[in-house]
Amino acid sequence: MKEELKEFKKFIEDNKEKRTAVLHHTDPDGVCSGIITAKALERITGKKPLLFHQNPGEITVTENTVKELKEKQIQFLVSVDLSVDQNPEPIKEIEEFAKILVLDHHKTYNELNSTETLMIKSKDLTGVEGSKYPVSKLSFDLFSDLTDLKDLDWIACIGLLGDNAYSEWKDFVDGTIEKYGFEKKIEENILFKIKKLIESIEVMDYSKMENLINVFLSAKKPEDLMKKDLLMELEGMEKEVAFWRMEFEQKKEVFPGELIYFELKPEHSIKSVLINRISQRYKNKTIVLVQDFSEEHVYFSARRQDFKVKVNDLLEKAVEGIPEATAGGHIPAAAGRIPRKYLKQFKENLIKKATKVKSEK
Ligand SMILES: [Mn+2]
Repeated sequence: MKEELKEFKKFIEDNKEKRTAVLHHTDPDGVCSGIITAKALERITGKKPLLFHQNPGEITVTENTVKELKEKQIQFLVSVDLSVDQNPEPIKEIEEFAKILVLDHHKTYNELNSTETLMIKSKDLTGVEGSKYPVSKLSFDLFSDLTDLKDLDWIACIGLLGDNAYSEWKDFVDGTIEKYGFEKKIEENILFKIKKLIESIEVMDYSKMENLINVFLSAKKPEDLMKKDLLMELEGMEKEVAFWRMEFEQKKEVFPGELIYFELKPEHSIKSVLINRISQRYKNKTIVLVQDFSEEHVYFSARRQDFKVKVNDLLEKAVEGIPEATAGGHIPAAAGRIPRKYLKQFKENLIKKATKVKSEK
C-alpha cells in the first residue's frame, strides 16, 4: 500500500473522536468533495462534522476562519479542494489547537506536512498532474477504503464534471450514469445540470450556498436537488454567460503565442463558467479573461486544455512585480487578481510571457 494511504487511515483513526470541521471550496468540485467528506466522517465516527465555507475566491484559510474554528473549539480540521498551502501562516495558527488534514489537487506551493498536519495532493498519489484527479473523486476513493460510500458515486461524478475531468474518468462517470439509468448524453443529464446549478448559486446569489449545502446533505438522489428556489438562479446565469460569449467572439484580442485575451464587465462573477465553456471550443489556445467590476481589484482566469502552456506558471509570471497580486492553480486552469491600476502592466507582461513560454518549447 502507498505510504500516503497508510498515513491517511492512521490520521483519521487517531482523530476520529475529536470535534471536527470540514472546510470546502464552493465550486462544484469543492461542494461535492465537502459533501462526500462530511458524509464519510459521519459514517466513520457516528457524528456530523461542521461543514462550512469561506467567501467565493478565498482559496486559502482566512483569519476569520481561524477565529471561527477557535471559537467553536474545533480539534480536527479537514480542508478539501482549497489551495491552503499558498498561505501557510493561518495553518500554523490552527496547528496550535487542532490537527489538520488537507485533501487537494492544486499545484503544491509549500510543504505543510508536520506532526500536526497531513497534506495529501492528488499528484502525490498518482504521479499525474493534479487537475486530472479532482478532490471529489480523491475523497471518494480515500474514504471508500474506510467506509461504504457506494451510494455517493453520483456526487463524485458531479465534481469531476465541474473540474473538466470527464475524459480522464469516462468509465467511472459512464458507469455511474448507467447504474442509475440517467440520460447518456452528458450535457443533457441531471448530474451536469447539478454542476451548473452549483455554479449558478456560487455566481448569482452566494447567500443561497448554505441552503444548497443543506439540501445536498439530505439528498438521497440527484432529483432531490431540483428545488425551485435553487434552480431559478441557473436561468439567469445562462443568459448572462450567453451574452458575454457573443461579446467574446466579437471583441477578443488575439496575440502571438496562441494567446486570446478578453476583458469583461459582467453583472455577476461569471468568468470561470464562461472561460470553461470558451476553452472547450479553443482547446489549443491560451485563453485569458479579465473580469472588471470597477472595484479596487480586477480578477482573471486562464485556460489551456491541451496542457501545452502551464497557465498557472504563466499567470504567476505575469503578476511578478505587481503589489498585492495573487495567481496560481492548475496547469490547464488558473486564476488570480491584481489591483485595478496595474491592469495595463499585467496585460503587457502577459503578452510578453505568452510568446516566451511558447518559444521555449
Ligand atoms: Mn477542484
